[in-house]
Amino acid sequence: MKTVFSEIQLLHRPPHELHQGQFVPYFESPERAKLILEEIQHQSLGEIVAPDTIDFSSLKHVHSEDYLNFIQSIYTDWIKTGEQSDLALAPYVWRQPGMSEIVPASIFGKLGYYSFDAGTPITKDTWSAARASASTAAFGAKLLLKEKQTVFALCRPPGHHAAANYYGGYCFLNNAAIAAQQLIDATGDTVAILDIDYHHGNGTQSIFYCRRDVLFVSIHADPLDAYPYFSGHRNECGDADGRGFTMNIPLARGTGWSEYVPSLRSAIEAINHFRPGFVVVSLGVDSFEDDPISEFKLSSNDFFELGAELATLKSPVLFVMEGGYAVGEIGKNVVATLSAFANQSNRFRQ
Ligand code: OKP
Ligand code: ZN
Repeated sequence: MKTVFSEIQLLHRPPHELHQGQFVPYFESPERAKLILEEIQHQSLGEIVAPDTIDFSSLKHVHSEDYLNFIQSIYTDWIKTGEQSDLALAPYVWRQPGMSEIVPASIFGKLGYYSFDAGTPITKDTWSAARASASTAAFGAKLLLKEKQTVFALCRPPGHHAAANYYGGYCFLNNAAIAAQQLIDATGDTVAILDIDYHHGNGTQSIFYCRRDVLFVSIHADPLDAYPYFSGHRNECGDADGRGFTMNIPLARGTGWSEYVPSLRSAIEAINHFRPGFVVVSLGVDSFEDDPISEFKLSSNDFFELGAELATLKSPVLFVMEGGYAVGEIGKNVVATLSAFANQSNRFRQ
């Protein structure tokens, strides 16, 4: 299995995040990606290739132009006001339904307008890293089309919380959505996105909510009890043309492999029934038992089982990296999933 990776992704390094009212070290560190890369090399998963840079017009197939202009320039706009350049930017005010939709002219007004949380700082290198992450996903899609073999897009920062016109949850550009759109634009085929990150992929869901060419299926912590709180309930199943093409499977905190696997199998069954041209797997390993910000109980061994189960998907698969914050085990857990997938696919497909 080939891996796509760009070093530029490592540049985004906020010193801290606002976490439940306290400043704590940023969980979504560049070390995460480095450790995954090292484990891929150590276990000889396959070749590692660098992406070319995605063009702005491809980003516009998923994100609104005003949002892209905002996220690309907000940090330099702020620096122009005379602030220090080693600081991180974060919003502190948001709009509720019923309030004005006029886009504010001020930096902090814009930050609130285009975001949904305060825990996702923007630094001088955020745009470069986010664009490199989107490039990684898009190049992964191209490679899948060209070589017709499973590809792993080692993306960082993650993407599944980013919507067409807002960021949050450590995500700025929706890598999985960009890859899916790339596959659709190139082939006219349909795509299923299977999101198995611990947190609901609210951004991906919202991007495809009214479309029937993309089936979005997500297994995640119940939003009654877990971030992002306002998205991911079972009754969210798509709207307009997309009604029935979003499927949410929320699970209780404390869920272990034996309770997880029936949900995983029904998710895969729904996807196989849809018969998509391609499957994009939003791969988060924050379902791990020792993840510092999550409450599922999958063991490192369970990730081999997870990879083997995913191999029952009947369409070509692009893996796109999302979350996972237990840095000591992140490489092991990701490569366990990918190598078990590769081994099982070899046995059942060719
Ligand atoms: C990103 B991804 C929880 C703090 C939550 C944001 C979590 C974003 C997760 N107490 N901070 O889905 O892994
Ligand atoms: Zn997550």
